[in-house]
Amino acid sequence: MNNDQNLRLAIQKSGRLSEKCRDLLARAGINFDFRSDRLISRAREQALDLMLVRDDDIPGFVKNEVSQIGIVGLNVLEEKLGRVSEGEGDVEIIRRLNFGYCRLALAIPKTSSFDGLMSFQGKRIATSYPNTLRRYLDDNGVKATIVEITGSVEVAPSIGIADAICDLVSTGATLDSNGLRQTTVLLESEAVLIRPRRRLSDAQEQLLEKLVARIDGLQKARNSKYVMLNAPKDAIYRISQLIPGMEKPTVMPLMCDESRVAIHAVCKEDVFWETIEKLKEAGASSILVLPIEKIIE
Ligand code: PRT
Ligand code: ZN
Repeated sequence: MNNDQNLRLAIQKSGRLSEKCRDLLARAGINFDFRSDRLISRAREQALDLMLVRDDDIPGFVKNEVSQIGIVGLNVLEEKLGRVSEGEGDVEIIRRLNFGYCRLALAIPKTSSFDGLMSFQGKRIATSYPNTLRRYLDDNGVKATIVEITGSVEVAPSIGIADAICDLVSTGATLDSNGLRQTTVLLESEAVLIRPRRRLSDAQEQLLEKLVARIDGLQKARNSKYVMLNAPKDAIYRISQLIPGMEKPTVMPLMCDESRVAIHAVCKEDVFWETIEKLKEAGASSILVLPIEKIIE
């Protein structure tokens, strides 16, 4: 197979997104022999090459087509290439991937008072996201000094080099343990699959389409469940109303039981204990809730 025709996908080599990226690819049926000493690995059955790199390099690689597609946090993407999610620039987001959730937020010492964004006027804000922060402050007419630091941003106020910080927050535990509290959120982020706007070669486009269809199949299945239960015939309507996101259930007779039927259905949402308790109250029995691996429509 000609190497130049292979579709190249850049993912983070080692960090918070690496394992989830590899897991997504494995579930999409794309298998690699990962070797940490190699920059590029070839997929076993597809014309797909994987580049393992630092996340900060991924937006530029896709923009310059060092790799044709990449998976990266929206926070890194927009810091490097501007407002891509609003259609700016040469790179576009193909899919949001529902992992790597975090938010880029402003935070201040718990002891400082906060009265809206203008509280940052004339202040020093430490961040590793100077471009995103600058855009946000300019858009909102706030004049502040940005102190760019690459790591341990959360200690900046306590060592006296900034009055506030702008950093990624997930659980909030890091802010809390450094005596800080979140104020304004600049960006809600998650991992995204990106590509250049320009058309790729036919072979690359076809492979990308296949990959995206597989990811869609996995995403649809993510919260869906397959529910099987037995119910009194006269409760079919009530029960189908109780199951969330249920579409066109299959209703089947039960052997040696004229009064009850079996109901099977795909639910497009998770089925919580409260729902199961209501189903029982409505007369359902032998309730099975099964995970779904893939949904192809
Ligand atoms: O080496 P390389 O450059 O590839 O990796 P990196 O060290 O730059 O990035 P890495 O692996 O730390 O994060 C990769 C991506 O994961 C980020 O760009 C985000 O898109 C996403 N992500 C999700 C996070 C977090 N959650 C997160 N909580 N990235 C960083 N954090 C840090 C945050 O900076 C802060 O220090 O975790 C701390 C806050 O967490 P909480 O839970 O205490 O709030
Ligand atoms: Zn990085």
